[in-house]
Amino acid sequence: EYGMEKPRGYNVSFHYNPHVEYHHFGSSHPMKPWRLTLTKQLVLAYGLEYCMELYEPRPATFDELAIFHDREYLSFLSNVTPQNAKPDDQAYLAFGFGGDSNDCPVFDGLWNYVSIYSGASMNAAYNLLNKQSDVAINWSGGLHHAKKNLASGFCYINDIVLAIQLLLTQNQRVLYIDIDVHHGDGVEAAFESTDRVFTLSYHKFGIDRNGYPFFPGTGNINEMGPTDPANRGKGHSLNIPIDDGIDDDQYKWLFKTVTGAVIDKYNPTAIVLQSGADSLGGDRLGRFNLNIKAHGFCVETVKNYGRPLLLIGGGGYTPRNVARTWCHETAVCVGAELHNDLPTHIPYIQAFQGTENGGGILYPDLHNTKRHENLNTDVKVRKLVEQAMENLRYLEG
Ligand code: V1P
Ligand code: CA
Ligand code: ZN
Repeated sequence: EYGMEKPRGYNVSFHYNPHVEYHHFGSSHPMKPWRLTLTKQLVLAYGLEYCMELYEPRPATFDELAIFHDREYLSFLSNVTPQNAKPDDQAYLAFGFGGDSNDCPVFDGLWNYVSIYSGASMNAAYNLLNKQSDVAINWSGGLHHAKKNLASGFCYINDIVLAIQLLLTQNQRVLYIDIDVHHGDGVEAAFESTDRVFTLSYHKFGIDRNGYPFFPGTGNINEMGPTDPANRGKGHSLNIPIDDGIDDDQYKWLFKTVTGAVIDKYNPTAIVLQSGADSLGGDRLGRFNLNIKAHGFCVETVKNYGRPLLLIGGGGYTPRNVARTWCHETAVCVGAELHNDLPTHIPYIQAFQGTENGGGILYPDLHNTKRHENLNTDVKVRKLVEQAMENLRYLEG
């Protein structure tokens, strides 16, 4: 059979374990795993499963998660239940659970949930390593705030760090790009002391009228990783702080200019793109004014560089628009164009119908939601790009 393989085309793989859908953070919590059910229904309704390979990955094991996370933290995470949790316990608070905000609640099946989404990111990374895929997708992953011994901002296990660690076994340089509306602080921190991972995050940054910083409060333009010149990680993080209400044209220009410069200068052999959908207009937690196609433009831009690409989810708190966006971006990866009228035979079609839910179409105008005035002038965006280019001069050594 050797020498008889058919010429390989462009391979996209979709890594999804449906058991992740059935977990609940609690009714008032904005993170809704069932947005993944909606996403999958749209992907199937458009027939995109015929354009890619589907995988149902097993959950990651304790030992696999311990490649990044502390074992004491994992022991706690794997044993804590809503029944045995002691919210005043030192360990409970120290590991980031509960607290005043209750960002990271303890819920039924928590360990199952985290091992499922992490297993999917690792499975996707393996597919890139053994060249089975050119693009590998895991919409259930992208939990970028988790630290090695700390749950933070709805994230318990950092599946992105684990996947990048796998990619590093065969890649000298991995580029991490993060378009979630929040700063990708956990991934940045994990690789702060190496020059083999470059982290680039676009996010809302600033203090609100009420005096609170937008979560997590880090990621200003001058934060470029360690400052010690002896540290190999120096200059290998780039943060793009953005104000409320940025529009499609500004974001697309900012993204293609800065990302293009980073790829040209750093020359990664693999790319990980966290495509958090909370940067869309009308998101429950986000502040930007992006439409679905402007968000998808980022995926398309990165894909067109032709490097092995791991595409993962992240935030996204208006589930119908999360599903629309991730379906559109799946189509971008396989090179398909989708008709705007949603197929009518899909389960949960009601979630997409009615004027307030986007009128039964795939690409509703999310500008119409206009909740956030645009505080980014074109002059400010241009200055931001200039500063980013200045920061990149570190890479020239
Ligand atoms: O702002 C905070 C708390 C307040 N403390 C001082 C910190 N938490 C945010 C967390 C946002 C996490 C985003 C995760 C991701 O980047 C990746 C999956 O998208 C927060 C917010 C908010 N509006 O920023 N928590 C909650 N809202 C929240 C609301 C209801 C119930 C539980 C948490
Ligand atoms: Ca981000
Ligand atoms: Zn987010």
